[in-house]
Amino acid sequence: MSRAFPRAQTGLPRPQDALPLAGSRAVWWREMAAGEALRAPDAQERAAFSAAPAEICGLTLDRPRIMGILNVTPDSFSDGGRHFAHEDAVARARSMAAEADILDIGGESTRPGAREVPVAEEIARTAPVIRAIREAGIGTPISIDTRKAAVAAAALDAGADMVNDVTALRFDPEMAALVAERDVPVCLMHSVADPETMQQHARYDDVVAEVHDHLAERMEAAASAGIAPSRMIVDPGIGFGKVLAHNIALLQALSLFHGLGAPLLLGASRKRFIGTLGGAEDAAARMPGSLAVALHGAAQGVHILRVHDTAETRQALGLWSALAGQEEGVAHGA
Ligand code: HH2
Repeated sequence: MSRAFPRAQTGLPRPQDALPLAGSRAVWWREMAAGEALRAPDAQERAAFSAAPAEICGLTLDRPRIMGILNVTPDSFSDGGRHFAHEDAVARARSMAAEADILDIGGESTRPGAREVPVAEEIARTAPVIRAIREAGIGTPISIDTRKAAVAAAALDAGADMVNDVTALRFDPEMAALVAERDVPVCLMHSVADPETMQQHARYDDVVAEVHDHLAERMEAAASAGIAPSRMIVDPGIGFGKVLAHNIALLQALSLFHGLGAPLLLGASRKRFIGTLGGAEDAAARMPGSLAVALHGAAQGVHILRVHDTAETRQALGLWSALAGQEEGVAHGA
């Protein structure tokens, strides 16, 4: 099964009747390029921008959902070492479950410069924690943050519900088949090279169009591997092979990614650019800036916000929703 996903064009002059999106940018479809007169989007294209996507892990995506980050690693850039012991991880999962809609559990840091963790060790860090969370009666959907099929399989067996792959199924050739076979949601994130070297590859002519087209290409690859389009989530991968200007450009153009027709996930929480712009060297001091970015994402229609500070984000979103006239669903679980 293969399906064509829309692409943004790079390097062409902006046509007068291109759709303005995300402020000043324009999107138009590759299929319409090459001399064909540009036209207004048809009903299907409009629907891709405006319709609420399919449910993910039983959650409707008609309002921003919170994905709480739970890293069971000794070295994650922000919370590394804090939940490394299993009991600590379960306790944190319990408190996060009161605020988050999804828990994202990771056993390998992907911060710039991070080293690869052997499969057996990554499984030993994550699967028992997921099993313990389920045994503790915590039913919140769980996402496994991994690029390795064996780690994802062990996590799904232990009670996880979806896969979050920062390489969009590129790292492990077995990953696409696993996701297709288990028929679970998968987050396809844009990244370049690997965490060890990605910052050396932070070069783009037009970062927004290139990230957009990469995600379209990864959706096509996923569909060819048998993954249902309704199971795909896309993520521009803030900080992964991007410098400050790239991160800002992507955040300003977030709404353009709705053209892909998949739920949009944003992971900006406590990342370096927030420290740079907000004057907070210590990652733990970047919560206020992270909230500002989360609300910016919500205003651009982001469906899932991946954050460390779940309680603060929930409160901020509650106010944002009320002021935006979307009182319904403000309270967690409503
Ligand atoms: N960012 C990180 C890890 N996983 N997944 C998605 N979908 N999007 C992201 O932006 C993303 C991600 C990196 O952040 P963190 O998990 O906090 O740190 P580390 O990789 O050091 O464990």
